[in-house]
Amino acid sequence: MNTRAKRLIEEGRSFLLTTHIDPDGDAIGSVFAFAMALGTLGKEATVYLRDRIPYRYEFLPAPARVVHAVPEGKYDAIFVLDCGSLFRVGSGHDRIGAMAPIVNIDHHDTNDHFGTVNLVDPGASSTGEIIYRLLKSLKVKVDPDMAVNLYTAVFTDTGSLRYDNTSLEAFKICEEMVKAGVRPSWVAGMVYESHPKERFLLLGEVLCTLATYGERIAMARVTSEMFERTGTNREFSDGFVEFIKEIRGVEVAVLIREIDKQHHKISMRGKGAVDVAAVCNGFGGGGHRNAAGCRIEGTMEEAEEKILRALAPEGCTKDG
Ligand SMILES: [Mn+2]
Repeated sequence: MNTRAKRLIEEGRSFLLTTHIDPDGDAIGSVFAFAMALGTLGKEATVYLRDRIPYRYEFLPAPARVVHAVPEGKYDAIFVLDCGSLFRVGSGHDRIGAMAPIVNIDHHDTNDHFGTVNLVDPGASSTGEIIYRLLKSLKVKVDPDMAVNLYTAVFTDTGSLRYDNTSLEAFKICEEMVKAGVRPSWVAGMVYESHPKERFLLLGEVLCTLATYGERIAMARVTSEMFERTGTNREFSDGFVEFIKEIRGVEVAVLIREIDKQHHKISMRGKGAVDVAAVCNGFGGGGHRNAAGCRIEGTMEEAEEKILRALAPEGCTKDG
């Protein structure tokens, strides 16, 4: 384990922890478990999340101090978790970058090593896995609350232990977390079987836009009007892109979400044949080989066109 990161923790007293906007299970689970662990070491840990906690992760045990505005205060180090680039923290990332030494803890292939110290391992299944190793090297005893957070981090980032990043190490961590008190069926129920009905009204509308191209690219849209009609917001569409990836023969699944008429958020998932992180990187985004994202300026139609051109430079037609 990185000795500089360890020394910063051992010598410091007060830390700020943060992660990316639109946080997922790995982001929240990792940051919460790490904050709790620092607490057991007698350190002060404040968690800054730009966004509210998505409804499906509200069950996660939270550390004492979670704030949604960049806090004033002096910190001995800032830990930025699960972010490929510092801007992924959202508003306030520039202020955070100037506050104290930054420890960048991440597993994205496209990480740009923005930290003063970089604990980056693209071979790790999740940021939760790197936090787990860090806790081991700090001799932290993982209590049941930390265990639920770490389990959820690893479990969700591996697509319920199904994706390519599902390593032996991922299983071993899950095993250890179960030994520490996690009930897998309870976590799965909270994350995957506790959705408000509105999510499915939204899914219905999104699936009506589903199209495939050359039977290997699947694409669907989600617009602001759909959110309005169904009384939902962007967190309700989380995971839709994974559904359309399930189509037989599809190599790349794309969900385009309207931010406003001129800006669109792209979520891309692959099954191994295409490096979607490289594609998204071409638009200023990033991620992993099989799961990545980016933003595109332009209308919905323009965004679709740009993506199709990037995914199929030789051209492709919409299947009937
Ligand atoms: Mn992650």
